[in-house]
Amino acid sequence: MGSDSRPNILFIMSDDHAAHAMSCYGSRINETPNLDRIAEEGMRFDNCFCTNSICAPSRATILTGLYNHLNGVKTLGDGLDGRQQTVPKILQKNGYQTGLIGKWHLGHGGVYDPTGFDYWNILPDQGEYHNPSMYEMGELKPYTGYVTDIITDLSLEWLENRDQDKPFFLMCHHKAPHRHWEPDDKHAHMYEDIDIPEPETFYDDYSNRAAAAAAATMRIDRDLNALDTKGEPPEGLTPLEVKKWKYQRYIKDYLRCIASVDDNVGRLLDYLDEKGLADNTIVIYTSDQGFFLGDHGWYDKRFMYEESLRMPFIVRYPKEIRPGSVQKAMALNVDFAPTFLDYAGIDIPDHMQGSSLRPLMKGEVPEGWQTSMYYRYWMHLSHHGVYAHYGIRTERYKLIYYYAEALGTTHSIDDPKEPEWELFDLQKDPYELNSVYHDPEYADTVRSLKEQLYRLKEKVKDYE
Ligand SMILES: [Ca+2]
Repeated sequence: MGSDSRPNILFIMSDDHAAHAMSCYGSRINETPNLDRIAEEGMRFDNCFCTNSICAPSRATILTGLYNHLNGVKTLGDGLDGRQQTVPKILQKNGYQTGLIGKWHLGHGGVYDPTGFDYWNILPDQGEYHNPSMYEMGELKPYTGYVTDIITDLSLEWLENRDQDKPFFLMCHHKAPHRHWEPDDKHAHMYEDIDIPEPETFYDDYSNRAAAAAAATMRIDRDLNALDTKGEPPEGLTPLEVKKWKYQRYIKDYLRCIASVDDNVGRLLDYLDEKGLADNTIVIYTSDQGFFLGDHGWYDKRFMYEESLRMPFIVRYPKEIRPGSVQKAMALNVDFAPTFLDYAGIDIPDHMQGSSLRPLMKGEVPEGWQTSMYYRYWMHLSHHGVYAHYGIRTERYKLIYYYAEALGTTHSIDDPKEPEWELFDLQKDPYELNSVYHDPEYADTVRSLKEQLYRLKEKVKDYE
């Protein structure tokens, strides 16, 4: 161990990996033995949510500790202006060795290159699954092989060659399992002889909800294309058979990509063990948001619905976290930056909006801890036709307001729709199939939740 005994932080984040495709979260469709190791030797968070369920905005929130209306990355059309304060900059200034390897997706060149990292090597935009090029400190270089292996190789190399006298903060960001779900040769034949179970809401007809659900263009049967399913469905199938066929093609490739992520997380864990680093390293595995795995008949994310809102979040740190523990208290992606700083013994700047999760990791829930969260998706209608919306999720309820207009944001379509509300009673309706917004029995609940929503909106300083 070096002279500075503060904990190392290994932050592993994949892209679009939903919690319900991890066996430690009770997946019915796959096994993730290496990810499960983190949960078994550490803690699983069951209610970790993102504040805007889409790639770039979630990443910007994690780096800045700010909601998107304050860090400037509301949509996929916005880059992260690196002149603002970020968690790697603060850690670097305070003696941490910092690295970023893999997906960045927050812009390139000028003020959009990563800042605060001693070393960075990133994929251009979404990057390629096979033989990717990567910007190593700004210089584009070709690599041979599969992206998940390469990101792990580079991470291991960086760990091996780091300055041993300093604690490290490494962000290892996988591209997988992002669309178009291209597996490597090693996993290409997994699941070949079996059918993956369909989710409970696979045949959702979008009745009893606001118009937004039916309007979205991310349906398995209609919207997955030949590139997604690696070919056209066989001739002569009925529409129902086409839907089933496309689901199998989609979900198997998605899970094959995850199998490679799982193997590669195992390589990192083994390395920490071999080098005696496991005790003093906080290992986190998460994903930038959740994903629909055929749930509601969909792929993709964006909606405030559970499958897309929930982030997997598992963490191991033997010095403070009891093995096999589960935390039900609410955690948000805006809490990650303060958590890193807390563990590094650095004061959390006042401008950061989240709170450190460290007490929760110790198994304590501080008095007054958040029991509700604010969500907002700005990118009106583009890509998958999802209406712009904001809302509140409490432990029992979810109130969503589809304000349904672009409001001048990038990557949005200026075509306003009729605003509408939805209310779900998650206790009675965990799959969110029946909005009770117009049910007179919930009138008081609606009134109270609206008050809470606007209080929360003001608290996070979203005045628009
Ligand atoms: Ca993503």
